[in-house]
Amino acid sequence: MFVDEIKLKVIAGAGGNGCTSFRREKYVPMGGPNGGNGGKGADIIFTVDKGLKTLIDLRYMKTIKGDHGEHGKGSNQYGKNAEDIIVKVPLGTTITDLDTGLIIADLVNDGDSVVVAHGGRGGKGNKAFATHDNPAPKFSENGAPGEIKLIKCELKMLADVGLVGLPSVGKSTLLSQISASKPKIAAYHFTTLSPNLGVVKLKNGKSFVMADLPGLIEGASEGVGLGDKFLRHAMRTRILCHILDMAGSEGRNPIDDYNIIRKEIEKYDEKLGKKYEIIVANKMDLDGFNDNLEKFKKEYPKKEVFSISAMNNEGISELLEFIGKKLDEIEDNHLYEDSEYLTHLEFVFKEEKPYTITKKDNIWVISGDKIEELFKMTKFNEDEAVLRFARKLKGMGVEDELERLGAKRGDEVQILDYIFEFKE
Ligand SMILES: Nc1nc2c(ncn2[C@@H]2O[C@H](COP(=O)(O)OP(=O)(O)OP(=O)(O)O)[C@@H](O)[C@H]2O)c(=O)[nH]1
Ligand SMILES: [Mg+2]
Repeated sequence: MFVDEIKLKVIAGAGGNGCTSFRREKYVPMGGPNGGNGGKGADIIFTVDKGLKTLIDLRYMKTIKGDHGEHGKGSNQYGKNAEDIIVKVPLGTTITDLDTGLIIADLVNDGDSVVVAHGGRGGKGNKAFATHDNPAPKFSENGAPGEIKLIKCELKMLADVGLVGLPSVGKSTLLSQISASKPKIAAYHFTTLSPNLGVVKLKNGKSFVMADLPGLIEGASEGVGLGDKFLRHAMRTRILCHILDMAGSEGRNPIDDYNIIRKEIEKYDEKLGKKYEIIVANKMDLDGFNDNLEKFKKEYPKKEVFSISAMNNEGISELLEFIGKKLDEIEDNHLYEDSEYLTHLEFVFKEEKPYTITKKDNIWVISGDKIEELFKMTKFNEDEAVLRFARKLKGMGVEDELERLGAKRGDEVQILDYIFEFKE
């Protein structure tokens, strides 16, 4: 089965907790701190596997979760890092962050890989907190939480040329004549149910990839027939080959057919509508072809039209030669703009405050990734850890900001599910 879109939740592993521990030695009542750091949590990494053709392996995975890092131990023993999780996806997979709608990565080269969710760092053990002023700290940190993301994976195949048209116009027949691909060919509509790729070798030694897409019909953009969803596989192409049954062998009018498909393409995506288009007038072996062709050329005098019989392998070499020439002229297009990537957002918000304060039911609620992470990494059963937390909040300007907003001594302040009193 062909699957080209899935949604997933990815949860990277949390870091292991740091350890609070002291050396025990004979005659030394309280030795120095020796609690080790926790290990890093598992990253969730997506990587290209050229052997994969669809996203089917991910279909039933609702969530992908990484292990947490090992906790640190006494005697300066560090926790081990968790093993990263590698998720294999086909070439041409776009990964989008569903919260922002921005692209995390577009994996278009063999070997491309991306960390979609970062594992949390290990918490520091008390040994790591020893300073001149506090040589024997009685606290350590919890591991940082792993990133959690809701993502969409979308396969948009890599092809140079896309074959589009109504059902039964001969798209699969053409691909089977010019490549080693053997798509199913039959006289009924919607013979092709998912895209086929074929490598076409040219006489000059160059080659290109052609995608044979399932047939479109009027209303495809509203889901009629197989719908227009397979057009996503034409998004990376540089040339559209629009195939017409120019003989009108099913009693249709090729000019109407052309307009129907153009409308669906333009509705699907503006960029797709602007791609260079070649008209392939097929079925020249049948009656009525020449009359229709003449009418079509009159209606569209500027269109590049090639007459072929895909079935009888006629006219095809001229078409291929022309495609080869055009591909040399038309530059590789980037499917996405820089501003569509998540990195763009990080850049825009870099200078933002690491927290926000809102008042809800008379409680001051402090939220924000940075402050919540600090909260989760604090061991509230250790007094020194709590003091350090308070100091850090102060350092981040939380106290000043609360005061500025009108918080009074004794007001309740909440971070995640923890409520405490505000003291200046
Ligand atoms: N006479 C004639 N018949 C052709 C020609 N090319 C294709 N056909 C026939 O048209 C029918 C449909 O061909 P396909 O290649 O399956 O058409 P398609 O466009 O891939 O159709 P879908 O996969 O349903 O969208 C088959 O019976 C082919 O034999 C041609 O050049 N001349
Ligand atoms: Mg077909």
